[in-house]
Amino acid sequence: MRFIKPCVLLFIAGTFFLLGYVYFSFFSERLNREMTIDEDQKGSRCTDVVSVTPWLAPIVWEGTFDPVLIDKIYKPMNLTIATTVFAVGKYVRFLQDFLETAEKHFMVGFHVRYYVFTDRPHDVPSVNLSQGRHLSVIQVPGSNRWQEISARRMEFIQTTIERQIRREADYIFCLDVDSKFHARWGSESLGRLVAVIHPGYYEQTRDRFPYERRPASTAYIPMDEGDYYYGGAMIGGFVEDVYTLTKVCRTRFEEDAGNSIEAAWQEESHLNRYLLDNKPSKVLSPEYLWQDFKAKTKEVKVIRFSGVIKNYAEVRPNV
Ligand code: UD2
Repeated sequence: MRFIKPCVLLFIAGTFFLLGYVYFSFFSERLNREMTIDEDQKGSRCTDVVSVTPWLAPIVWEGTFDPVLIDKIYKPMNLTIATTVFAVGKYVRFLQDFLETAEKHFMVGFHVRYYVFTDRPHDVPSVNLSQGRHLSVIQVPGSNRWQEISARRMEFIQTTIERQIRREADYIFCLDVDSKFHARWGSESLGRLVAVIHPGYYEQTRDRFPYERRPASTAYIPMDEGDYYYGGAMIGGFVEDVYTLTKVCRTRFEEDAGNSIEAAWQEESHLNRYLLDNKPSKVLSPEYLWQDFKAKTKEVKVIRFSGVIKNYAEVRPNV
């Protein structure tokens, strides 16, 4: 040791110090980076939900898309979005809130064409629509059975697409009227065939889904099959894809009627059967179909569209 000069010792010590510093900085940067990502995810909105289906379709939740970026992609396409809504009998009373809230939150900045199907055209409220948005009223017969009103939507949507909508729009959303929009429903929901997970069943296993379970119905789904339970309050997609869906569901509903059978949840049961065989290309989370009577759960950060509380006995023609 006596032979090692102090300057050499200083050099060796300096080298170790430098190496140690570089290693520590690198390591601590990695640690920090990992912590940032973890913190980010904790603060962000999508660590506790499934955001892709087993067939790799996105499931849209708050935090899975960038609204500014996605609008930048779709807005220059100059798209028109058709929106069908049925207000038959006393359900006409829900139109005003539906339309007013849609003007605030639904496809803002896009061309929207509302098609209001009703037996009471004179009771359709006059709502101020933004530029590029139009409303047409289509008269349909009333009925003394709510099941028939709800189910025949497939038939009327199919025939109106044939007659009119396919020339007037690119995408279509078919929605329940007894609902209000509460937050953005925008271009993130566009896709070839779009369905929504029913808020009542997203936490359930499929053996508890209220699919049609009687093999005699064309809507039958066996206990060990099924992906999600989709809500009948929303069907969306390219006009032609929704056309095929409505045509098939209508035909099957009529075939069942010919055999004196009505599926457990009318067109919703047929929709679920159809979507089992024809997988949606995009699935909307229950943010896009909530129900006012249901307490918000921790997964749902934003309620975008929700069914209002209604007195079934009072608004429906039958119980
Ligand atoms: C569920 C579905 C609904 C439909 C139904 C099964 C959800 C949240 N809702 O809702 O889409 O599949 O079960 O049949 O998934 N309507 C009228 N006048 C009437 C009755 C109904 O216009 O007298 C129309 C109206 O647009 C209404 C829709 O049909 O929003 C569905 O009827 P509903 O809301 O009474 O059915 P509901 O609440 O059981």
